[in-house]
Amino acid sequence: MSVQHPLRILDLQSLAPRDAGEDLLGAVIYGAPQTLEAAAVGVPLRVLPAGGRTCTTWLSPGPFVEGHTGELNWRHNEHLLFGSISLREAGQSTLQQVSHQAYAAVFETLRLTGFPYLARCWNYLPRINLDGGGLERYRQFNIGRQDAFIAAEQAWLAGAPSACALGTAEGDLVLYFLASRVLPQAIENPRQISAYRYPERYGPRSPTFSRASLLALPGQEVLFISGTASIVGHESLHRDSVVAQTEETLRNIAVVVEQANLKSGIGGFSSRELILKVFVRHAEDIPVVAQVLRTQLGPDLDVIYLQADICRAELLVEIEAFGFRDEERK
Ligand code: 3EB
Repeated sequence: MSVQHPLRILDLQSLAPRDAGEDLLGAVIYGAPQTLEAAAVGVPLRVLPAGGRTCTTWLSPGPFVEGHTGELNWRHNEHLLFGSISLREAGQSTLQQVSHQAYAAVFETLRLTGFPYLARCWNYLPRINLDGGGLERYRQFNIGRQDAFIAAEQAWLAGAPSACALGTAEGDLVLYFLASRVLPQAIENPRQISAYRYPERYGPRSPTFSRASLLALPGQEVLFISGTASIVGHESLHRDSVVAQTEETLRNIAVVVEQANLKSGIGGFSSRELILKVFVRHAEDIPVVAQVLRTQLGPDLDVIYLQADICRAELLVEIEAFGFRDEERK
């Protein structure tokens, strides 16, 4: 199978060897343990409502070059690089150190392969909300991540990649990412303070991500919307209502889409045409969250639900989204 588009995302129920065909840039298996025999990274989050696995594939035309930088596996074609690394905290190593180490491997990979720009990062942290020696583990992660960005002279304020950070019950720190040869445009949300400017009450170091990134590929633009939650300004809103949190999250996404259309050369991104991953803290909230999504975005939504911990204890839902626009549809 050959694709015309520089980049597509497709969720499959399983990843048969024949699917690892000529267009497979990278694969992520949600609902699986991290260590897999296949050339895919596993993310141990429960797929809702039924369990099992969903395999998110990033498809892009070959030929590919592949290799590894220590424990980081990567594959790239002319325009895009997909990489992944799973690291375990062991012995004396803290989550902060492991996070730094993972990002150092990312930046070393970018240097070696000639991909200067991180476009999108996916972070999965074991026990994200637990205390890690006087500091919440998510906050430890933020220190290690920011230190690694600064050490590698990567944009850690304006121009940071889009990202998400979610909590698994146990296992490794799992990080996967897409990198590009051209500079992605970073997009912020005027309803929210930039995360890299969050005040100190959210931790000694701010998170390093932009609200979205817009990547121009030949004949196509791809919009990567970061994990988005019920945050306005820098405050979490509606702490007791998953319905209100979902509605607030969709308002944030709508504004990010609007901002993307202002920067896009093609335009026409629409909230109703996004591909979504929805992370809920409590599996039993799925029906009400799904009802809000149907009401606001229509019944034909492309959405996968996963159970995950979210980086602020009061947040009940977080949504990440991807948009694709072709030049000929202009
Ligand atoms: C927020 O808006 C919610 O640390 O990489 C969303 C996306 C969140 C990415 C990250 C965190 C991250 O602050 C949490």
